[in-house]
Amino acid sequence: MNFIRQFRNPSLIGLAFMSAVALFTQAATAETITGKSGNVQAQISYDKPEEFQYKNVRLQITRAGKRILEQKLPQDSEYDRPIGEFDAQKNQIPVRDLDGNKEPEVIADFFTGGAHCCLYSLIYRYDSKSQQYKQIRHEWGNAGYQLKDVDKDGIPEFNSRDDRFAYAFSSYAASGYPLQIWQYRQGKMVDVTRRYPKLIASNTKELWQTYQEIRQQGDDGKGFLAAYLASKYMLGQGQDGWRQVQQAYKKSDRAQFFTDLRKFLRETGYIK
Ligand SMILES: [Ca+2]
Ligand SMILES: [Ca+2]
Repeated sequence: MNFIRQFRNPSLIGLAFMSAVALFTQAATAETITGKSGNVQAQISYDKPEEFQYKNVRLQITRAGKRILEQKLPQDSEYDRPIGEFDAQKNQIPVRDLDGNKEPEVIADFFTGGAHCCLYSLIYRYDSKSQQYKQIRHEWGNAGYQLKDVDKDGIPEFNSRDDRFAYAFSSYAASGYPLQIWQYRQGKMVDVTRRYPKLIASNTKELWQTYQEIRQQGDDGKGFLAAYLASKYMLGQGQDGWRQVQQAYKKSDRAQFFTDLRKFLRETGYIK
């Protein structure tokens, strides 16, 4: 096909113009994600993304068909992509009772783009006094979360990991993470990880196993030792953890590593 001849053909130029109009119309079409629980319905809409930019991202919440909230969502930038529930098969907005007061909350999740980072949630709670929704924002870093009722009391927890350990002592791929579990209570996120020693213990075991595997692959294992020691502190076994870490890590930078690790675990609140 001869492109120039094609382009000179006026009817084809007309066609090109038509398809440009069609593209423009398509760009203006909104895409939506929805979620529902009882009589509470949530919808996030945004213009069809162009160049990875998500414009005009709006959240609407209705109760029994009555619109209570309709607002443009506060993205950090237009590259923040609205997404459905993390780790879930269905692309839906989580509309779940997160604190057990029989009133569902609405979670708007965003992914900021880039290789890993970052994920954050905007959590909306209905305030019956003002009859309005109130919002908080929670940062997940690279970790994201999974809504899971870990203690089977009928109220979901946010199952996550401590993302402050990403890149702390190694590359991203060689970083290990202590478990982190959050609950949403009285409109706030609370770190409740230490209430679940069995889950911490099983994660601690996994961290040690992965440490051994990664050592066999030639990594120094610092990323997993750090997470392992933090986990041991959560179990009240900090001393035992140190003994193991000091036995395991024999490289020439060990004194510096132990100093840095102690400082990091203090700063992150594992060593009180
Ligand atoms: Ca609730
Ligand atoms: Ca629960």
